[in-house]
Amino acid sequence: ACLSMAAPVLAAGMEGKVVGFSQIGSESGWRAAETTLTQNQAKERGIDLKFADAQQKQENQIKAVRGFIAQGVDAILIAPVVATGWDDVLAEAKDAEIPVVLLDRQIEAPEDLYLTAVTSDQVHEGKVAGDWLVADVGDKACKVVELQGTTGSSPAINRKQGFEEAIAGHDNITIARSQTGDFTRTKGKEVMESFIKAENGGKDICAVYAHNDDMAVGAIQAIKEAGLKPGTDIKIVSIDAVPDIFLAMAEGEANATVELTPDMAGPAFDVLAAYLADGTAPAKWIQTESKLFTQADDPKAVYEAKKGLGY
Ligand code: GYE
Repeated sequence: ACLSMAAPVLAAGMEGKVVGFSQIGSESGWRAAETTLTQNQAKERGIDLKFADAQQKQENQIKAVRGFIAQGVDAILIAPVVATGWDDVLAEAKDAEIPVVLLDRQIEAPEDLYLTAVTSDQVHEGKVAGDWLVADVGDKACKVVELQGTTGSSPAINRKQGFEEAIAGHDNITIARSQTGDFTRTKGKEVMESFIKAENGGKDICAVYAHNDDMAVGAIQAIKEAGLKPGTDIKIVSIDAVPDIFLAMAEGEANATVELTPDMAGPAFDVLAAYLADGTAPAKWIQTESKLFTQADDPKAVYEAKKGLGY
């Protein structure tokens, strides 16, 4: 008898498929890593990835998705900049029988308009950040300033909510000021400068809660320029776990971050492979992990380990 040799298998059945990816932009280090990892995943799986950068504008995303539909792609990935306003274009994709997978942000739309969403639990992330602060502050009075993500985006809405849930009932902790920094370093710094001016040169601020690490890095810069010590005079807690925040932690200039994987495309391509093969429908939400890191976690080593993983 003749034993047949198994052909080498490419990572899970997407070879030759055409996938359109409407990315938000490149506002943060985390976002840039997500783009890199999506491109790497596509290459490894033999996928022809059509990439469109929306420069933070939903109207550009809607145009890109309509373009993908017109081209007759096999599937579409969307990282939706804001949570609302997607119903029409998603209905168009559905009519064309093109499955849509949402990456890293949730939307407010009927669930049958998309295949699934690969995201973290963003309320939980805010809760983890808030719980860390509650434990760190103890009974002391603490005025927090909050740097919100992009207005109307699901992470901005949910990370705010989770943090507020964590500090509820701890009357010594109050959010004194809260404003959007649009998930960027530049705006994070700018807004922090205005917070410092408004709060006695920063002396009245006990902690910064930033909805992502990039805004935290901007805030750290502003605090240093104001002659105060970030991480000591003003505690810093944020979300993403990008390499640069671990450098800041290693310097004692940041205190805690909640990790978010930039590999949202891997799970998305896995479920698309099954769906395109035989119609297997995934769960409506594929939840990625959230893990707290503090200065106790050897930040220098984490920095070294993360560099190169898409960052
Ligand atoms: O945390 C932030 C970004 O949508 C969850 O978007 C994502 C967020 C991420 O630019 O850095």
